[in-house]
Amino acid sequence: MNKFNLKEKTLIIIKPDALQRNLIGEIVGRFERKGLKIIGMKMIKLSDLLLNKHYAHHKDKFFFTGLKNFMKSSPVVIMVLEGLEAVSVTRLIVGPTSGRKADAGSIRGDLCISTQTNIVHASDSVSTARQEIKRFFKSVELFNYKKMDFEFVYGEEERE
Ligand code: 3AN
Repeated sequence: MNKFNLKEKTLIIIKPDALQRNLIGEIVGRFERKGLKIIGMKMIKLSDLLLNKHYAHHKDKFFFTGLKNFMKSSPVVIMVLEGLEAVSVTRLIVGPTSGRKADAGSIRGDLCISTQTNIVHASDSVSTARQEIKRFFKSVELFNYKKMDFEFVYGEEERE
């Protein structure tokens, strides 16, 4: 079996601030240009039920209500990205939670100044990604298809 897992998956949520600020294309473009493969994508309105599960680790925080109100304020675009070390690669591209601390060049570093309205969510580990993808996507909404740039995105040893 290939020692490189080119099919590692992660969940991305393009948040209401990105949608309102016309940044969906910019964000999708950054992930595409990196070489990540989009295997699922849709627009949804988040419910309290979904948000309570998704942000369960923040339920006692002072910002929980505000965070939920924000996440429900517009639809969001959700995506599943696939690629070699997709979870850590997307976290690097997204940058740390606060837009004020994120490096220039990252999505948050370039596009936001807030800790809450911070443009995107990206799963923080492979096991969280697995749970989050299951939470937001049915298996028929995820696609296994051949991408023509594959041979140039990865080197020969990585593709074997
Ligand atoms: P990340 O999205 O960087 O993994 P988490 O999981 O700690 O960060 O937080 C989830 C979301 O909760 C953040 N994306 C942000 O919208 C919100 N959040 C986190 N910390 C704060 C805070 N101190 N004040 C307001 N909102 C916050």
